[in-house]
Amino acid sequence: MNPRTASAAAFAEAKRIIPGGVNSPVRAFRGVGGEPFFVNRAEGAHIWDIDGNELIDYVGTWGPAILGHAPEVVVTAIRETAARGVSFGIPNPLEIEMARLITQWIPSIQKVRMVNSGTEATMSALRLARGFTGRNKVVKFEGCYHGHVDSLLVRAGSGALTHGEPDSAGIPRAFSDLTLSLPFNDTQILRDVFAREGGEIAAVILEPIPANAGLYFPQPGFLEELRRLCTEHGALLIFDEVMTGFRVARGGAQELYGITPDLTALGKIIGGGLPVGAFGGRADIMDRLSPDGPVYQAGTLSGNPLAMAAGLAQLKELERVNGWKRLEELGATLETAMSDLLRQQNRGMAFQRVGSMFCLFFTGGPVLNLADAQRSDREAFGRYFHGCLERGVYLAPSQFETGFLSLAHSEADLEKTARAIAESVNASWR
Ligand code: KE4
Repeated sequence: MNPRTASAAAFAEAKRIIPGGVNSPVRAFRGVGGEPFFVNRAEGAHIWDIDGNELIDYVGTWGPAILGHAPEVVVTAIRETAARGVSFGIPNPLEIEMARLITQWIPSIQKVRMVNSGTEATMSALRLARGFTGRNKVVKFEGCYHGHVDSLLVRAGSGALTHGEPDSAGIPRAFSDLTLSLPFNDTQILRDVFAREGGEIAAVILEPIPANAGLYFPQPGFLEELRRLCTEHGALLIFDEVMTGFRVARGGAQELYGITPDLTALGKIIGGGLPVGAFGGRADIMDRLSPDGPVYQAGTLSGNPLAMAAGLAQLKELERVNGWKRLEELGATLETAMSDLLRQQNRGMAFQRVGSMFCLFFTGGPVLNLADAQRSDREAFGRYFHGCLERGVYLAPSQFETGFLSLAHSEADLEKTARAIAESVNASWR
């Protein structure tokens, strides 16, 4: 690896004029130590930093780059669409095409509205649920992250967890008092809360596959019980599929687990790398949105043609090549290599994967919830992260994140990655 002198200088300059030197906290490497590198360009599964180092990328801009970076179909769509106007603030046919694709691929979504980030999607879905039910309380799960929504930055995951601020400053007590944060996979606590205050709960929001405290999975029966309780008490079930939507299956986690939520939040992949989010669900709920209904929600750039064209190009390509099959093959190859490694290591480690999403925990498994994940040895994880980085493999810079494979990753990439991980794991344990 070349010394990262240019990145160091860039970071020093960035810190002078950008808080923490980053436009999103998790990029600051606080979860792993050291300083972030600055990227020069990205193509396929690889990125090059401004010091000329080439890396195999498993962050994939935190999920959107499911085809790999700068896929030709997306770049062409952006180029051709931009030539006809970047944003109009006027309805355009691409919005209908995107809405049609989303409502066809995810049948629980009868109507959908575009926004500009995952945060906007979950925030809007929450407001809509409160407006529809006339109730105020919301249930979330510890470690789940739904963007930086005031009501949901309570025991949150991702960067909030990495930086030890699961409950952010600046949020009025009145907001967080209306949010109940429960342990994931605990059906008894769920039943008790609903028995006690089910009539006051507007919605339960969750990542059906939590991926912001590392990656773990709903245990058999948990999602079914959650669906039953919401229906019984008139609370809305909101699936935050910003990360899992169109990644774990064409119809997302709700297709994988056969659960029908009332509302779904989407983001990341549907923008092809451009800023896009969406929320949708039952028509009788969505029709409560302005201008037809009393729940206000709006956005200057919502449904802009550039983001619609990029997202449509990416999603159509994913379907054309049946990308989910290939992503599963790549994920299985990586998992086989990791299972062999962990058997040799015989240490407290757990590799957890679904499709193209994976996480190596530095604690014994299975990891079923935030409490399990927090037992991870974060110092060891940091040494492992930097060991991989120095061997040309860029993983998410936090134990409390998830790695992503893309259609651009090759078997050769995976072989190099498995070797880098094995060497780094060996060097990371003290
Ligand atoms: P954005 O507002 O960042 O587009 O989406 C928020 C969000 C909502 N829901 C889920 C399940 C999410 O994973 C996210 C954002 N994910 C993080 C990565 N774990 C974004 C990375 C960052 O914050 O820089």
